Amino acid sequence: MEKLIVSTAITGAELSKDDTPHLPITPSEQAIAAKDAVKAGASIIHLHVRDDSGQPSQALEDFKRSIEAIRAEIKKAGLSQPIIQFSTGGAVGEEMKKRIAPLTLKPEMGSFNLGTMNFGNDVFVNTRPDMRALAKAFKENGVIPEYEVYDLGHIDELYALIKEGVVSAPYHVQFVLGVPGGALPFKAGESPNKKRLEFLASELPENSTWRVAGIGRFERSLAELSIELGGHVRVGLEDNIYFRKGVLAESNAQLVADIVEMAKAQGRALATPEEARKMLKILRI
Ligand code: KMH
Ligand code: ZN
Repeated sequence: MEKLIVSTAITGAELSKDDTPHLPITPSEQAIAAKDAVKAGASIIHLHVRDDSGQPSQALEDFKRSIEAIRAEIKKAGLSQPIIQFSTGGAVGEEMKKRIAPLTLKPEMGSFNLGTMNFGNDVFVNTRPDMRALAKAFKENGVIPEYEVYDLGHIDELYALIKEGVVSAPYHVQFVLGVPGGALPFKAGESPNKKRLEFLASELPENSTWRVAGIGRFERSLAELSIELGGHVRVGLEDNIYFRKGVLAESNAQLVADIVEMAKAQGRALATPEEARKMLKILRI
């Protein structure tokens, strides 16, 4: 089986310190969170940034100061630089033009959301024209997309974009399961359903890589299933703030370390950032 790539979504756009005091918000908090997560075994940092007031931001300046802080902290610790994956999802309600703009900073990767959907009580808007504009920006800036799939129809949207010729291989797909409004990881009951995950993976274009991000209480059990089925994993406070039922995670690194232990127990080796770059066909930092 391929080595396991662990990604971590350290901050997100929907939570604040009121939800968990452990959420890294400032560039220096993010730098420490990223360094600790890399030390624990993460090779991708999925990055949302905040402005000075702590509000979600897609401003280039805010991305720049967070990346600089993260890169410097990791260098100081003598660790390998992780792949930094910018969010182009931003916060619910943010306009696409602002969500696309940070790609001009040419990060190694960025998230690419594949469809409009209910997102809790809100609507997360990703129209087809939005996606075409996003695809163009990814190409122009040489950024590798990670396609976010919250539901089966989003895989069909990916095929539609491929058919139009606006996106091309490599296809790295993340199944984000458990968002209220998207697909849940189970058919009935509470346990993630293996058949569901196997089916989603079987629908992808040939040679795709896939990863699972389980939202909330599904994070850990879905990660376990993904490791078993040959997928990759994302964990982090953006998706889930608990370490165990009712116990807040103290850090993103604690969630990463938990997955690394799980992989060890299943006999699945862990990819370093350099190995992850090769596997994902990322040619530059
Ligand atoms: N904040 C969510 C609305 C992404 O990063 O691309 C979307 C999100 C996905 O977080
Ligand atoms: Zn995100």
